[in-house]
Amino acid sequence: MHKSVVLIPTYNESDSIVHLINDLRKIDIDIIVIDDDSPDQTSQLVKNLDYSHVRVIDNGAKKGIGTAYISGFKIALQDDYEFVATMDADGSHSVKDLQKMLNQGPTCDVVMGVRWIKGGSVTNWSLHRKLLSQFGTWYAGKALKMKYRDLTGGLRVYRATALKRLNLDVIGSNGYCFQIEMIRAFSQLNAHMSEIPITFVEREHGKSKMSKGIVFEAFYLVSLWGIQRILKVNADKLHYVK
Ligand SMILES: Nc1nc2c(ncn2[C@@H]2O[C@H](COP(=O)(O)OP(=O)(O)OP(=O)(O)O)[C@@H](O)[C@H]2O)c(=O)[nH]1
Ligand SMILES: [Mg+2]
Repeated sequence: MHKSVVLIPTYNESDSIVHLINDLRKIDIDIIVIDDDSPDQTSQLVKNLDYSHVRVIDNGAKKGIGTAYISGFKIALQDDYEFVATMDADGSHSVKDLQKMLNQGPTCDVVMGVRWIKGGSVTNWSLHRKLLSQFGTWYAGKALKMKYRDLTGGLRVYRATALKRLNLDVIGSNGYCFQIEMIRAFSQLNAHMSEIPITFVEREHGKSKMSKGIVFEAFYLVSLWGIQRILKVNADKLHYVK
């Protein structure tokens, strides 16, 4: 068992997942794939590899990315890993960037992979996707008063001791808003967070799961949290903190 584990949520990623798992062999890390009963047999493909450092959690049905991550976090914490990373299955995140972030891990609670800073980049995304992503970070930053430069990215490294201080069961968002909510929760912990530039490359295989519903969930929840912040609702109650 390695001291770090990477959680990879999957839904219909049979064209990418095996390549990614093999690429991850370059670094010292265990892998937990959390699959939502993908019809394309993603889960079975991973099991067929039969690697001792790779596990698959079958989540049973399509429950969303947030539920998948929370199941993964709970298992990773139970198993006493020191660092818990998260990564997309579609090849958009690089193993090299993950290694850089793991190297930074011991000095902070959360390492965020950031596309929108010097040294970071996004390849093959339409202008519309770039604007949507940048707007999401800008809007969430204003609403929640958080000055981070990529709040929606999925490449992160969390220190297990910091994750253990969070009440994971109250993290309720289930689309890409989940990434924003994690940073919101860690902000309540006054966690030490750092940002590292990463290279993001649009998937070459499979389909994006981005949908209007996911964008709406993020807009609705971030607006609600922003109003609660301004009105100081629950100001005395740091409900993410155990
Ligand atoms: N378990 C699980 N994983 C999911 C679900 N939705 C998305 N994922 C995974 O989450 C990761 C990110 O999803 P993507 O579809 O690549 O979304 P994205 O990167 O924002 O969008 P694209 O750039 O268009 O690919 C991928 O590994 C997906 O397979 C889900 O409902 N359940
Ligand atoms: Mg993607």
